Amino acid sequence: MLQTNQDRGFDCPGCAWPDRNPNSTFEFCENGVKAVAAEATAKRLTRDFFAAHSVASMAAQDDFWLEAQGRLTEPMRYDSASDHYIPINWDDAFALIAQQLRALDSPDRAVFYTSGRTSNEAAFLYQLFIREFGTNNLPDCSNLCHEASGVALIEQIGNGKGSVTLEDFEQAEAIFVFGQNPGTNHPRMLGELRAAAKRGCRIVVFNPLRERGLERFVHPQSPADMLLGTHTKIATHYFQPRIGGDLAVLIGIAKIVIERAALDDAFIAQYCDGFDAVCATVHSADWREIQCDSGLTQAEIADAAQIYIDSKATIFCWGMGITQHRRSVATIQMLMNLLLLRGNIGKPGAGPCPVRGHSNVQGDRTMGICEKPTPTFLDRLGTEFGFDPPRQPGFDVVAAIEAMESGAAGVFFAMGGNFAAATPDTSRTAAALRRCDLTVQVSTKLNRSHLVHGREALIMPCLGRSEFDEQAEGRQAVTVEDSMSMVHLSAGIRAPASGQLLSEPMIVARLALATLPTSTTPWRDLVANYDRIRERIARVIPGFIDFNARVRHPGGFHLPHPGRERQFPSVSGRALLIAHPLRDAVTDSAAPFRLMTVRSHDQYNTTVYGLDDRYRGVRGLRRVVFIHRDDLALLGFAAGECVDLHSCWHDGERSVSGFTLVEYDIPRGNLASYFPETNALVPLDSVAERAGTPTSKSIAVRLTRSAAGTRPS
Ligand SMILES: Nc1nc2c(c(=O)[nH]1)N[C@H]1C(S)=C(S)[C@@H](COP(=O)(O)OP(=O)(O)OC[C@H]3O[C@@H](n4cnc5c(=O)[nH]c(N)nc54)[C@H](O)[C@@H]3O)O[C@H]1N2
Ligand SMILES: Nc1nc2c(c(=O)[nH]1)N[C@H]1C(S)=C(S)[C@@H](COP(=O)(O)OP(=O)(O)OC[C@H]3O[C@@H](n4cnc5c(=O)[nH]c(N)nc54)[C@H](O)[C@@H]3O)O[C@H]1N2
Ligand SMILES: [Mo]
Repeated sequence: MLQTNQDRGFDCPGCAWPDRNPNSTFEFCENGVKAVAAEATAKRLTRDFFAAHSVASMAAQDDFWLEAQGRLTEPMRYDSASDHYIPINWDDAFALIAQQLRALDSPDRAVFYTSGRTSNEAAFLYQLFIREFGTNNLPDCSNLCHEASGVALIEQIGNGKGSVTLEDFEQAEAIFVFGQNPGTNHPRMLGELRAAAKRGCRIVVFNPLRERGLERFVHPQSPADMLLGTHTKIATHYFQPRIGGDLAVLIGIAKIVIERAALDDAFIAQYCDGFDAVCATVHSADWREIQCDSGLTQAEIADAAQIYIDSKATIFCWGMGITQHRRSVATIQMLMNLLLLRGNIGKPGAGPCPVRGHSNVQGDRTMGICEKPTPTFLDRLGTEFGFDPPRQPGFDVVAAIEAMESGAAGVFFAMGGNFAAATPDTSRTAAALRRCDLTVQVSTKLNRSHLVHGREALIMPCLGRSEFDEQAEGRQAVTVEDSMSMVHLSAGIRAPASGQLLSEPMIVARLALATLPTSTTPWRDLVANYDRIRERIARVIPGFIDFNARVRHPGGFHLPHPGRERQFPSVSGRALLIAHPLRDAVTDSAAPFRLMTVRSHDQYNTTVYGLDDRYRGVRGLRRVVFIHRDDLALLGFAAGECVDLHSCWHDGERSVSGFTLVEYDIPRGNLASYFPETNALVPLDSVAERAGTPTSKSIAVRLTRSAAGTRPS
């Protein structure tokens, strides 16, 4: 662990929160330790294991069991005659994929997914290979995650990333946290919030659930905290809006800011367009509707507004509680409007801070993993590598599932992740994957996506981030970009889990050599020494000039964010305030309850480490649903009883069964449960407008008593 997030160590494969000081004692958190330990497990999955377990028998196990089997050690091919995975050598595996890809009548019939652990070097080569092959079908985990943040911010400020750095956290007078659970998902962020709270910064939380980690925090690196059991109060103000109520909250705050003339008039005049339209829309919003939609009283919203007005520098942070709704783009644009109204960008201690999930999800996007690349990016890529990249936008995650379902796509290739479990509408997605001619998973651990496969299927085991990466010219390091646009090196420190593992860049290179015999890209040469990949990145991607030298400075380097200089390269060249009405013409599905699907403390996305959710007081089970006591009473249920959940959608109901009711401090009419057990409830076409993100935090459901009965307590 001493080597994680250190100058000569590897980047923590947990979350994308930045590292404080690369020269200080090492930074770790409980959940980072779990992520590293999961990769470093001594357990190995060999050919004997696959010989002993048919795919059908593995499919009957839960995700916890699959994960617990250990690291994958050699390439495997699905054998339909025996329903077992059997060994295949690497050459034959690449030849099989190449033959299938080349047999397609159009490159657009292949889909290439990326999860967010993939390094910059691997991601850059991967997208290059895919575009040389001839498609932009590059769905990624961002499509399920922060897509809406990018869509919203690019339109408004010309850049889809957050503008703040850790130094801004030291200078903010107020930090607002919307729809995020950092105690579990970004534990190192709590260190920043704790320091801010200690110096008197206001920390204002909006979350339907009372998340313990946001209320108080015992710092694992503070001897006083640890020895005396003391804690720091984190949130100075905790508001519990209804699920999906944030747009109303923000409109309410904006209304008060405008009415009290607490605007940065000079900033608005010099930098912004769209002020009048936003004023008019905000003005027309009615307080009764704002209170009804937000679930907060006018007085509560006024309290929050006053804190915002009193603060000379404010940061807004947000996570999945904001992005996974139908109106997430509108909500994020309202967040940004509110920041712009008081000039809270491009000054110390202020700005937007979308808190990314996977450790390199932001870097993968920077490297061109995107189904809708800009023409400028494609021009530069084509010039550097001497080819004509495809211009037609590709499939995002939901469109990719629809394409596999209809037969429009027949080859599915995944660079990491667990597509079958992370995506919505589990049974529809499974049927879509099963229709494919070939599914390929580049993975470190066994997961659901190996068991929900196409007619032919391959498992390609790869190096994890903590392992040595030996190539022709010596040991290699990769680079990653964190949530605050810091780019730094990451080098493994341990022997690989098996001698047969390939690095992700090598897998891409060999795939390209097998598939594209006429490619003029020097694939072998590029992977012999990753400095050569970085030289190419420096020539194609803005901000990476002198990449190899700068990334070797301690702590790496910061990618420029024009918003920090108050430059807004939007279409108009100015920052855009964009009006969104409180309510729109769409009628959302009527159902008694709105369900959000969240992470427990003991999981990393689809990887389940354990069955406890310590901060929420749940032990030993994951099929739970959190509910308000009055809703329990109204339904005539008791805590501990089992229910089935049915989501209500225009094409019919989807159901999951056997969920134990847990009484919780959550608004009435709202429910919470864990992902991925509840993904079956999310309809494929229930997505965020303009972003396409599945509405995993806003599922219309009803409950019925389960045949499973009561769980003994
Ligand atoms: N240990 C660990 N770390 C992780 C991950 C992990 O699974 N485990 N996953 C990584 C990834 S990929 C990501 S994207 C991040 C996710 O990190 P988070 O964004 O924290 O993700 P969730 O657990 O989905 O929690 C969402 C929070 O939003 C709240 N919420 C839900 N709906 C609403 C709403 O309508 N309004 C408001 N205001 N709040 C709402 C929920 O109560 C919950 O507290 O974490 C990353 N880090
Ligand atoms: N209902 C609901 N659904 C959701 C969400 C939600 O909140 N609710 N959240 C969404 C979000 S924010 C995200 S980001 C997605 C996550 O979706 P994914 O990124 O697709 O899923 P993960 O569970 O993170 O992927 C885990 C697998 O990655 C592989 N792996 C781990 N490390 C490496 C590596 O270094 N290289 C390679 N090649 N493979 C590796 C392992 O085999 C492991 O089993 O899920 C989304 N789905
Ligand atoms: Mo994510």
